[in-house]
Amino acid sequence: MQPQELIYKALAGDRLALTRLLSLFENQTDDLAEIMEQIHPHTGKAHRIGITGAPGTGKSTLTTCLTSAFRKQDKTVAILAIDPSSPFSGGALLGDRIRMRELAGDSGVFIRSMATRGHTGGIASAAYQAIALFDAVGFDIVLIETVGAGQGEVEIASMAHTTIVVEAPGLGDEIQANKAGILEIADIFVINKADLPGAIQTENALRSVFDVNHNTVHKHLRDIDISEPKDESSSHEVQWHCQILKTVARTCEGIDNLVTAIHEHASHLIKTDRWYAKVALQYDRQFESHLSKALFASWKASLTPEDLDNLNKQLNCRIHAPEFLAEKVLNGVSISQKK
Ligand SMILES: Nc1nc2c(ncn2[C@@H]2O[C@H](COP(=O)(O)OP(=O)(O)O)[C@@H](O)[C@H]2O)c(=O)[nH]1
Ligand SMILES: [Mg+2]
Repeated sequence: MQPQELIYKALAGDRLALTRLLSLFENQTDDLAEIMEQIHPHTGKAHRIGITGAPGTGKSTLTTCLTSAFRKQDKTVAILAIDPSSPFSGGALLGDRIRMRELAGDSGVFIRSMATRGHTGGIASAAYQAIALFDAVGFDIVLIETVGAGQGEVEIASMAHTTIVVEAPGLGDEIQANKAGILEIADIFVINKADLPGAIQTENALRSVFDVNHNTVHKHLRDIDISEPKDESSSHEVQWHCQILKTVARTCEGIDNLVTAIHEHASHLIKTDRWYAKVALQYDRQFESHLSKALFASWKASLTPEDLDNLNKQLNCRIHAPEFLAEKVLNGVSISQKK
């Protein structure tokens, strides 16, 4: 099937066409630009919600609870799990995860997992495109589960309107989110596994880390404002005060509060005119990423095999520093070794 037909069908609600487009994104097909151009006008309606945190904190379980809660509100949900160990992947829906299996049979829910293994470079782009596609085909909610472990994951988490960072007791004294550098991107903190001893200590630890980081967190929030507050009274409105909530995802306790906080955050973004700005931040990143990749590829394609060989030699045999070589290319100096 041609991409054109796939898009047409996916927009009309065909799940198989949707799946095939997602595979094209994962393979970063040559038709990408055209496909995205056609999807783009249909985006902008879904609430994109990122769920990130250390492995084992209960993100997948929480994602399941949230999905059930949104379904009760008659909202359709797409789940993008970017987690190699995700129970959402493949046939690995584990026996005891009854709720997850229920979701898999619900036509208002679509679940896709993307493996990060062997994929590090393109994963952020593929994730961005998948989220845009879910939005375009009409899912009300897009839940993005990422393991808070590296820069790539932080980048993907920042593709959301609302970012939930999950902590759990029993993973050591340190706040995992702080260790992974994802504390700053949180709009809502969830302390999951509140049924376990140590939840209070985790909450106290989180609150103290949060206090220490308060200025940084607020600075980050200001960075994404599109307009500076004009006077004191409006400066209060643009501040979102990160909420700290406790949940027991295993039994979906505390999920109602979490759903309320998510809705409050969405209203806050809309009221302060940042709903579109948050996603628009990604346009810059995607533009830069695609243009730099394309420029590099076309520059490389313009080299003769000898030049390419020379370049590799100069890099691999430590003849020049990579920074110096890049500078040489930028200044239009030939990279061949001839004087
Ligand atoms: N005690 C307890 N265990 C939980 C809770 N939520 C999840 N778990 C368990 O924690 C383990 C990891 O959960 P999972 O959702 O896969 O975590 P993820 O790696 O962050 O996606 C599983 O065995 C879950 O059953 C909870 O609220 N309380
Ligand atoms: Mg998981």
